[in-house]
Amino acid sequence: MKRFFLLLLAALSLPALAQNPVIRDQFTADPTARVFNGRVYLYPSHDIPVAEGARPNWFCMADYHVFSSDNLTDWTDHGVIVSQETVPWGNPTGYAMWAPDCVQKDGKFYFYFPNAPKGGRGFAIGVATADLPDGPYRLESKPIAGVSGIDPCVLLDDDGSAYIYWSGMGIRGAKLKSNMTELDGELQEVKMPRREGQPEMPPMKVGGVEMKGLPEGFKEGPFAFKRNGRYYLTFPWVRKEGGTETLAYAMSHSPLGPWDFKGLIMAEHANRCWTNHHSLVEFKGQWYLFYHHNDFSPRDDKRRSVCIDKIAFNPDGTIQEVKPTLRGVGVLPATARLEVDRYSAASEGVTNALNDTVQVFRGLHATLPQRGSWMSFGDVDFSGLTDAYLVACVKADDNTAFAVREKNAKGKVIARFQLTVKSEITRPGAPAPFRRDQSGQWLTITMPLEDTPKGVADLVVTCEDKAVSVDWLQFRNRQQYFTPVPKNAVAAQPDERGFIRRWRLMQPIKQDIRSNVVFTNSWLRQTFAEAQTAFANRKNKWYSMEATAYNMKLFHFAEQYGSQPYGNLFCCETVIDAPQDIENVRLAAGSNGASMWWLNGEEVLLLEGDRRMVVDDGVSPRLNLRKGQNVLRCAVVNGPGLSDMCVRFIDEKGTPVTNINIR
Ligand code: FUB
Repeated sequence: MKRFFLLLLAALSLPALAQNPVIRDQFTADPTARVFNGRVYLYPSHDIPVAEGARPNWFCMADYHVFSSDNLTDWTDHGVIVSQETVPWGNPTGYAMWAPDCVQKDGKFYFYFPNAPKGGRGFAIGVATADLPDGPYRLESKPIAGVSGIDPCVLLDDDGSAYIYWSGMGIRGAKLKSNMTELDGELQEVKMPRREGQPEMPPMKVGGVEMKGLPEGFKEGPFAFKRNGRYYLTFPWVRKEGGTETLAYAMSHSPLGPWDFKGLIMAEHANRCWTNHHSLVEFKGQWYLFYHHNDFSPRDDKRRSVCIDKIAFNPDGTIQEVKPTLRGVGVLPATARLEVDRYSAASEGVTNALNDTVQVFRGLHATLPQRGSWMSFGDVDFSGLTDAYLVACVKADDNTAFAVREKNAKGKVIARFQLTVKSEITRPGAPAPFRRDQSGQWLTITMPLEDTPKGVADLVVTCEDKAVSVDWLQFRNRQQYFTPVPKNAVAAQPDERGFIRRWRLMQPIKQDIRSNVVFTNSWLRQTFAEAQTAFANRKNKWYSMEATAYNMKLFHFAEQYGSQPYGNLFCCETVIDAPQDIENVRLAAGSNGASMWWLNGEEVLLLEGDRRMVVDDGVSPRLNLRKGQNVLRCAVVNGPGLSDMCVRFIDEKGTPVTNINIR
């Protein structure tokens, strides 16, 4: 039991992601999904740990929650809509609130649920009604007469008729009266078989008919729907002796059969979780299969969790079999942590395993065992990427390489990695930053993108050399330090503190600076003379940029537009347009590292040595800004550190000059 609660606690702390299972703060099973007013409403049953007095090692279900979502990714829990204590005819400690359904008819919502009747045997099916899909629900005083069983499902036909299906003495179906709470038709008296050691039961009134044409073997959980004029009856089915439940289906031209059995929708769960239970729903043009599995409780298959995968129909109306995925459905932004180990599909031999076999909720990782192995992760939205790079959490025992591609295993490369496990990780030709986790096994690596997919795309991770394990990927947008200034942009003004943010920046000029001890005055003068030549001959490329902060972060400019961020000479130029002569102002600047400043061709300030950027670190002698255009230039040089600069003009009182235009 302790382990069980640990599992539950850990489940509660899982982030809500568009991956299976979809409800991550409680156990949910038997999902019926319905679309009402453009939202998907999910009516599952609610597994809880076995309560005191309840049947041991069995299902334990005391109430129903309803959830809703408009994207199948973010789910709202609307709370409890019906609970066992409040059902007038129910056993308040029956813990038998099994698979429910809900339909909307003439503006009213009808919630159907199985429950243990007071003082009786077996299950009855009750109805609760509401004006909204999430309630509040009003309970009918009695269960539906003639229905003895579990797992109700209601089909609304195009002519307004409603049919109810349930599981009890096989799968049965019956027409409902227009009040939606009674069977339409005679009930038959059925003699109940006497159970050993139990008193004889009075005969029971049973309605409906058994659905014909279904295969032999245990069946329950009917879910019926209509598509393109054909009726579908889908149901969990144990196809072989000693087996567990598959999901299967049959088709018919009439709501109550006879049925033409077609085959499987989903095979048995690989881990022998005994039950499965499902519904199919069309939402925004795509059909989805809702089903359950015991992911959060792998050692107890009576505590289950709802999953969703896409489902498709063949042109003849038959259903394509679904392989359960951990990826699930829903579009994820590329900037989310993409747990690609929960892949949509993978090549043979790809496995996933727990990151930590003791602390099981530390998640999974997937291993691509050899060159050519791949795994795909569907529906990633790249539209939010601006200037992005990729971060990957990977592990390899040997040098290897892998790529992240678009669409399929041969698709366009988004980023490619070459891992040298022992000491470094490299992209061909360039060192890349990386971090090892505490265990030393997992590496978080950061790599530039070779290509960025457009819109929503599938990612595919491919192994390009020896085995590699991957935990997650995440695309991160670089902080925007600059915005490019369009050609015909109107003039800018200094910011409210007088800082000049608009500059033309020359492509950084590489310097061989191993350490800033070289910054002697004579070295700086020689270097700044080189800058003046570069200003004059204008051979290098220029970028017109507006800083997003008061200072120009030249390091990041070099990172983005240069060959590398360190050891650069930066040449910056701007034009100050003064509305009239402005006399006796001073240029106040700061830079990291050394800088030289020129106004209209005259040197006005030198910030020498190896220094950090401080606002107003150096101030020029008195200057005059002449009416009209004034050219302000600066050159900044730095070695292995960050580089930036800030500048403004201040008047005699030290007040920033803001009545100028910057072009
Ligand atoms: O959840 C309890 C029962 O298990 C359901 O009613 C059945 O369909 C099976 O999933």
